[in-house]
Amino acid sequence: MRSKAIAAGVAVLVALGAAGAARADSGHGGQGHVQFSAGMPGDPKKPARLVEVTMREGDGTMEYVPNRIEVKRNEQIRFVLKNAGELAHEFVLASAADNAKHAALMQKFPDMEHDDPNSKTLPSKAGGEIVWRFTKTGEFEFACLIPGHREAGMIGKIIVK
Ligand SMILES: [Cu+2]
Repeated sequence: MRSKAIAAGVAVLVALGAAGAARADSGHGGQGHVQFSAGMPGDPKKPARLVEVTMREGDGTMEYVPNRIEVKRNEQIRFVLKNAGELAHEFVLASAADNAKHAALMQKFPDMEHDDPNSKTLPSKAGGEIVWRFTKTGEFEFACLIPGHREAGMIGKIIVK
């Protein structure tokens, strides 16, 4: 009985360790060597175009409004996020490939919460802001990586020209 409890404790520690390592790898809350696939954190003191994005649930769907945003290269955007839904949602700005990898990780660690330069987790009815500079041209993605949400439609496209 006792050794079983210890084994369970060890398993929890191992899982936490893996989550910690995953956080460091994907740049969650890390300092310094963080690489972002969609550009770089913006400078709140510099001018930015305001883009409001609402998160909401529909009839069996979940979505962002708008879900397509066009940006000029080097433009700075202030995303004003509003979670109008009944559930917690997030906004994770990255390349589609990075978001897909991150989503797979969140299947294992569904309670991950984000508060990084490129991502926010918002409880129901909460708001938040992200200031971002799009330094690279191409197509990027914002998505909610809470398991099931991206699949239900919580995905948006950013086209940087
Ligand atoms: Cu969501």
